[in-house]
Amino acid sequence: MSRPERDIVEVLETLDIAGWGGPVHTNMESSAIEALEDGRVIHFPRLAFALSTDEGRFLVPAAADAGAKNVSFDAQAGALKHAAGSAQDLAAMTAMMQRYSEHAVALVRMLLPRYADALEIGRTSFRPAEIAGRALSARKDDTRLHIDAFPSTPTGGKRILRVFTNVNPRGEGRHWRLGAPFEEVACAFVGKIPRQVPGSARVLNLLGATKASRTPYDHMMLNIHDGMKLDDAYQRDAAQNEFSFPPGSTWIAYTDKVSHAATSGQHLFEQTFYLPVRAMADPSKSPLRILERLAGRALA
Ligand SMILES: O=C(O)CCC(=O)C(=O)O
Ligand SMILES: [Fe+2]
Repeated sequence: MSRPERDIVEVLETLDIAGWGGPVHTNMESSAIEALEDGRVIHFPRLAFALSTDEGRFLVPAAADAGAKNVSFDAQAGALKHAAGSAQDLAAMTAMMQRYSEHAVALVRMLLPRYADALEIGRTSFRPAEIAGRALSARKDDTRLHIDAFPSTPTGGKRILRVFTNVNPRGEGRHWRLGAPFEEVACAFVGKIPRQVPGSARVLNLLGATKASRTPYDHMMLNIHDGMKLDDAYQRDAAQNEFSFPPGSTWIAYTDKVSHAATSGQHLFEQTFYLPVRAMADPSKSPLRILERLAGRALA
């Protein structure tokens, strides 16, 4: 039996913006917000991140520590992590990531001004390793369909908004699968979630395993994330679609709501943002409110 296909327009929208700072048309914001909050990905086919000739040398897996695979940058602190190279290399990589972060911030502020005041800037990542064929535990394997939930970074309900740009120099796309709407995913997995052990959130936080206390919401999201990834039948049979994001293009999504899997590709930049639910145009579309409706109780 072939698995059901979703129509790509149900999960992906295209916006033709050519520059990180705009211009945008007046009606772009409301349609972008609606698409994102509904759980669609917005693709900007012409929005590229240009690297200088010198920066081109970082497009090798060895630019990141062997164990880490991704270089991570904290724009607030100016701190670069998991990068490999000389002091001069690290300074050049810092500047490159700073520039990507600034571009992503400009894009989000320009396209989504109603979020601007509440938006928190998270980590920037540079991913110079090929993602196909990596040996990872199922839980860490992003080639399996999942929604984003981070074990050490509980959000307490805040949305995870991410900007991605493919910078592959050899014409290779970033191949993603896009899955079922969040409501369907939640219904399929919520019944299987074990109860959060009383006191466990406090202990994890005291031990420094989490950056904030894991709320009942975070517990549910992590279990949905793991439940999806560990379920081979779900991975095989769930309604899904494939899309290859070409090099020289950018896309943005609420990855805590969009079921996604990245199956192949190399050389990507990514910027994470967090947005409080109250800053959404329609908070009822957040995973927090959806899960609260299903659970019949407050979760954060
Ligand atoms: O590296 C990618 O293309 C996306 C991986 C992923 O699942 C994520 O960043 O949330
Ligand atoms: Fe993800």
